[in-house]
Amino acid sequence: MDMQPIKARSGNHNLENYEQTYNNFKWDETKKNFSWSETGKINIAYETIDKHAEDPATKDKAALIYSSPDREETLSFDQLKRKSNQFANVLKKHDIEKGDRVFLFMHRSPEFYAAFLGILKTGAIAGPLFEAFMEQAVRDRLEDSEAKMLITTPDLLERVPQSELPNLEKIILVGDSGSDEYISFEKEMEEASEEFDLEWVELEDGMLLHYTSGSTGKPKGVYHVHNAMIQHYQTGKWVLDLKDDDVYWCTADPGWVTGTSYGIFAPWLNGVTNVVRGGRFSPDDWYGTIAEKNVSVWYSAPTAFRKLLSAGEDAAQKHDLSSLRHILSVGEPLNPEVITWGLKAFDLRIHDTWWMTETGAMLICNYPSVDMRPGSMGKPFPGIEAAIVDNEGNELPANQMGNLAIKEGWPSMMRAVWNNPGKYESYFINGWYVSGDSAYKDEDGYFWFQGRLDDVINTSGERVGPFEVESKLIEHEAVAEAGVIGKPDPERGEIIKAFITLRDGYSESDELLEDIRQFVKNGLSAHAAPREIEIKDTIPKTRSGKIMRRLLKSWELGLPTGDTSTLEE
Ligand code: 6R9
Repeated sequence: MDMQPIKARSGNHNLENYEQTYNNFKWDETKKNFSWSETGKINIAYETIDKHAEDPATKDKAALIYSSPDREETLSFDQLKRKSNQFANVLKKHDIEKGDRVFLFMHRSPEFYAAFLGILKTGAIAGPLFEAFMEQAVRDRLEDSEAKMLITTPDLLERVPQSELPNLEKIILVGDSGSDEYISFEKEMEEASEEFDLEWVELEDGMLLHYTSGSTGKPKGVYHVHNAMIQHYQTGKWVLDLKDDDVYWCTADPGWVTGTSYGIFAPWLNGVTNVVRGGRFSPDDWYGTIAEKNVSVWYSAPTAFRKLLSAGEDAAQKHDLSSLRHILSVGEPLNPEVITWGLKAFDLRIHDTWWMTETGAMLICNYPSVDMRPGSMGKPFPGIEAAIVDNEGNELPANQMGNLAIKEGWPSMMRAVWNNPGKYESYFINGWYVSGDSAYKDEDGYFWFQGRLDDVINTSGERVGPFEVESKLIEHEAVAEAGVIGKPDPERGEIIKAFITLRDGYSESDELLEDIRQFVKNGLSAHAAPREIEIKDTIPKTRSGKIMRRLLKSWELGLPTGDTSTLEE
């Protein structure tokens, strides 16, 4: 679908002149907004919450508006400061020290945000996990990070294999009276002081671990440091276009990097009111949230927009959506037809943004003041040098497809892959961070996403590593071998399709296939469970034994199979 560019609306945008700013901007200018540029002492939680709590003008401003089908709660910056202080005191009482890994495995709630910020205040490293994770996914992450403490809820506790996690010293339960075995969040909070001497850290000290999937191996721990705040703040200002009186809503769960960088840091570093909606997605619920909370800036994902689109215009017309002034998207390619729908449904452009868990913050974006080419991810953020490079790291000319790469050295870049320096090094070629995405750049500097270069699957905006799913599949008693691919799907972007061979004594039946599906769902998570499973006589492998997912995909899509010279006899 080819569409005409969509003109920028004139208005009062935080970033008025993209080109001029891009040509002159230095990250050092952003640093001046933070007190640590003079004292040298920093903590991202201080800049996020305490700073606004100490300012009489913003002390009582709503920081968090939490709403879910069964709970409504608003916390001011001052209240959130006190609650996170209390939780930091609880952690200190239980021997948490700077650098320790403290994980959160719970649904979104005010307690989650207080606990998350409390962890950062002690200088410990926070590890948020999706509530949808099942036992193995939880174990892999707590094991790899050697987490010392976990904060969870009674209903999720059964998915935490405590006996297999020797480093996990303590568990704090939210919503439970506690016992000898577990610490009660509520009891400890009641006793804890609202004053806390914050741990001042270095810019390069760690604050966050997000696990994400690659094409091989277990999920890797992407390690971020306090310095990332520089970019969270500035992209919040220029891309989210946040202003003092905005009500901002990021729909992402904090188990995903979007839910921390843009569900916690960017809005609060900018002192803006942040809406968190708990519970499940439904069009009525989402439109209702915008209308009831007067959301003005909304950051979501193509998979959600596509669901709203298919719910039809009636669903939208029931609600007053006139508070909206700016909409953004991330996670997958934003289809031009979704942009067309957005223009009709909201009379607003939906602005695509591109970045990754590893990059920590937005890198290539559409800006309110810049003309948009539907289908393009936009242009690099000021301070970011993006290019298309070949496999040796040489820049390619305009309109040529290649590796989407970023010149090393931006503030929010991951600083390590936990326990895996080799993996970290493997991202870089010739001074470029190579993303694993393929793209091209047109002659006017707009970037166009083409696809993943590895086998990573993007289903409803979530990265799923085929290896993880394959490993789980072959744990099933009936499965001998498995190969997993992403299959294009109009609503979800891709769905997971598994090809399997059966062990002797098993034969194909609908019950068996459903049982295998449930097995992955219960072992890993719902989003990792294959929607389609096909039984084969053999799974194609290279002579070195690697599953040829590329070949499976070609078969599935009816495409030419290309070079099969390495195929096993
Ligand atoms: C923030 C986030 C990263 C991968 C990335 C790419 C895909 C993200 C996109 C996009 C097309 C966009 N992706 N944004 N593809 N257009 N605007 O999504 O992080 O979960 O690590 O995923 O997602 O393939 O490499 P993460």
